[in-house]
Amino acid sequence: MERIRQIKVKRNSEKVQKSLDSLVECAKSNGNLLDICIDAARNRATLGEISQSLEKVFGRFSGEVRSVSSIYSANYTDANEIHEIQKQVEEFNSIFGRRPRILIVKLGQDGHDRGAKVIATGLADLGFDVDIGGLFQTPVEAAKQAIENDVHVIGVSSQAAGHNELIPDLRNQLNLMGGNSINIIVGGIIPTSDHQFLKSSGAKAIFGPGTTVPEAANQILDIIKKSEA
Ligand code: B12
Repeated sequence: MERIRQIKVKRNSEKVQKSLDSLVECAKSNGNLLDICIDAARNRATLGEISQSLEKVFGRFSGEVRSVSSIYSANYTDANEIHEIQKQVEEFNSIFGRRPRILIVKLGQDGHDRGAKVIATGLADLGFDVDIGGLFQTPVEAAKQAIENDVHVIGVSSQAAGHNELIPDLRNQLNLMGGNSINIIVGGIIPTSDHQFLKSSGAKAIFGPGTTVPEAANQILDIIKKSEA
């Protein structure tokens, strides 16, 4: 049997700090960071410490999901279907005093953002108020944004198989932050064998590949109306 040796690494904190400081200086002066990063790693600085030092100068990248407007409604072949839902959205607005509002999010390490963009763009064209979260959000960040923006629904677009961890966590975070009334729906690549679990973890509806925007809009409106009643 192969034996695993535990290597105990001794760090000299002074040396670590010195190499992190020179990393910051190099970043400020636009120098060659590679050498200094290797040096820092040889002094046993962690990857987290190295990236935090660089963050001091460069900031942290935050991915954005951008959408366009009017493309969807202008090209959808069944104009009646579109107008019918736009009418329902207007009715909703006059009854509840505001439009149905949804936050579309991408959670975890999932960078597939096309489904999210299609749905966000389409729902906005139908009259929904649509907010879009940044890429790679944590459930805590998404829950916070949903509460701050006072949305009726969070729509999680999930294509990278993180849903069974992320959806229960999101429900939990929303409840902890007082967002119990915010509905969660999920779209994307979700195996049918996970549907039951997701529904019992707080997902009100699941939309797979091929979902049309009017179909999703109708169901989302129903979900909001039920929870507002
Ligand atoms: C394009 C693509 C990519 C592109 C993504 C580009 C981008 N910016 O989005 C690139 C090349 C970067 C990529 C990378 C990877 N991919 Co990829 N990718 C795809 C692919 C081929 C198409 C996805 C797509 O754009 N579909 C078009 C959109 C419009 O459809 P959709 O997302 O399904 O959305 C619709 C519905 O699901 C629904 N919907 C979606 N979200 C929401 C949200 C709400 C609120 C609602 C109501 C509805 C809804 O409505 C939409 C419209 O109908 C799929 C395979 C597939 N056929 O789906 C694999 C796929 C998703 N990828 C996969 C994998 C494994 C990866 C990688 C991990 C590969 C790797 N080893 O590196 C990486 C992960 C990168 C990352 N960080 O996430 C797997 C995921 C497997 C799984 N979930 O178990 C898939 C399923 C391929 C496969 N069969 O194995 N990928």
